[in-house]
Amino acid sequence: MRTQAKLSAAVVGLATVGALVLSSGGASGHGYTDLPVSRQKLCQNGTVTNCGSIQWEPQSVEGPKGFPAAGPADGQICNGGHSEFAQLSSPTAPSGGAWPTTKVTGGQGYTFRWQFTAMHATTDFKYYVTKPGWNQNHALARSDLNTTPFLTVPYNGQRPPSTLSHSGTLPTGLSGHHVILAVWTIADTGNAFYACSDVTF
Ligand SMILES: [Cu+2]
Repeated sequence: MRTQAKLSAAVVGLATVGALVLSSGGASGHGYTDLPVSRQKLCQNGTVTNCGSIQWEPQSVEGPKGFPAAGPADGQICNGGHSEFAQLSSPTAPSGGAWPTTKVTGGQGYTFRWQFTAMHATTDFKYYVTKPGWNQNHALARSDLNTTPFLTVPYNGQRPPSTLSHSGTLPTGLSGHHVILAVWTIADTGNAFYACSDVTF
C-alpha cells in the first residue's frame, strides 16, 4: 500500500511536470513581422529557400528579452539565439545572393505589421535600424545597430489581436541596404521575439 501510494504520488508529480512542459511549450512561439517582410517570412513563403526548419515556424524566433543590454548574443540576434535558425543571421540569403529587400524612404510614414499565432501579454514593441556604414559582411551585431529604437510602442501587458499594425516614421540619413530589427517583448515570461527585415533606403 505504501509503495502504491508513493507510486501514485510520483505519477501525479509527473503529470504536473508534463502539464508545465506543455504550457511553456504553448507559450514558446509566436509572432513575426511581415511589413516590412522579415527574413523568417521570406523563408516561410518560399521566396528564400534553403532556410532550414524556420520555414515551418516563422513565429518561433523567441529569445531572451532585454535587448540590447541582454537578449541574443551578437551574431545571433536575427535568429533569437537559436542555432537551428542560424540561417536567419546569415548576411546573405541561404539560397545565395542578397536577402530580398523592401524599398523604403527615410522620413516617410510606414505601417509596420506583426502576425501572431499566440497572443501573449505584451510589454512593448521596439524597432531598431542599422547605422550608416554598418558591416554587411557578418551576422548582425549590436555594433551594427543604432541601439536606441526609432519606434517604441508600449503595450501595458495587453494581449494583441492576431494581426497588429504600428504607424511610425522611418529614420532619415540612411541610404542603401539596412536591416530593421523588430522586437516584441513579452510581459509575463523572460522572453522576446526577434525579426529582421532587409530594406533599401
Ligand atoms: Cu508564444
